[in-house]
Amino acid sequence: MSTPAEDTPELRQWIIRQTEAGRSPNDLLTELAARGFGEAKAVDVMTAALQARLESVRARNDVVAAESAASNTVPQSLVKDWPQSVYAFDREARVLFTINEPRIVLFGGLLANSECDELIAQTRRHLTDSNVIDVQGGGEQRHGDRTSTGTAFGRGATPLITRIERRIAALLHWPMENGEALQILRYAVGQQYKPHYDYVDPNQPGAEPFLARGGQRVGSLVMYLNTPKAGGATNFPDIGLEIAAVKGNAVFFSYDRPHPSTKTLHGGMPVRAGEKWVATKWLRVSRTDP
Ligand code: PD2
Ligand code: ZN
Repeated sequence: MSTPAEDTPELRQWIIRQTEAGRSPNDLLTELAARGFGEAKAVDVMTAALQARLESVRARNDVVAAESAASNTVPQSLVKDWPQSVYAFDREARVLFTINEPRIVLFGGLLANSECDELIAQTRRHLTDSNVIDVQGGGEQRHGDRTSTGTAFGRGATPLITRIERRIAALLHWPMENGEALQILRYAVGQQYKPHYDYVDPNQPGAEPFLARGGQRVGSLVMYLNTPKAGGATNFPDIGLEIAAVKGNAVFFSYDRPHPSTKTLHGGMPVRAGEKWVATKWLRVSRTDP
């Protein structure tokens, strides 16, 4: 090129088209150099073009997630025709298995190893005994069925949590605002969460204050932050399913009514060796407290 190298909208479009067509960054940098760009300028132009493209893809994904959320009655993974993977906001997760009744999907690699490690590191110093919802009196209480320790992070508590929450919203086509605080749990050897339903029985006297803040729970995502040495599977006794806890994987299940007929009875089986860490996101019908 004889004219001076210039960063123009047309050039950025060209960089995006070439990248989407599969050309490598090195190849494009070589071509930009041939067009008269110095090395640093070429890297700047490429970075700016690709960053802008990424932002617009993310914004579009958010719109698609919000639009489909508006037409769903429960969160759902739009896993149709058995794809090997799904794209959620900023990450591709593998689809390891799906079950229709109850609706269960196991995702592989939903969280990166570094994200799991960071969540554990952020939590380790803040562990307190886990509670269950007190269906008699409202509020929460200790219960022998749930012997883990843990903590909760409100929505948007850290940049990492915001990123994971946006990923979950895109994955399950459900608004971020309908998600409860992220619960991080640690189970030591022998600790467990005996089989239970995640929804609240609306006929119990203490259900009302819970339901007043966002309505019923309609879906759960349990993300495994480490791989226990032994034990700690998530089980669904009604259907004889046991899912091994594997770092980065996540099990999703939904329930369209607060009733055992959903077959979503599930538990965290006792850890036999090592420890087990999970992050749980419960999803409500409506917007709930951050
Ligand atoms: O830790 C688990 O595997 C587990 C099992 C059942 C977590 C939950 N339920 C939960 O947090 O609701
Ligand atoms: Zn549960």
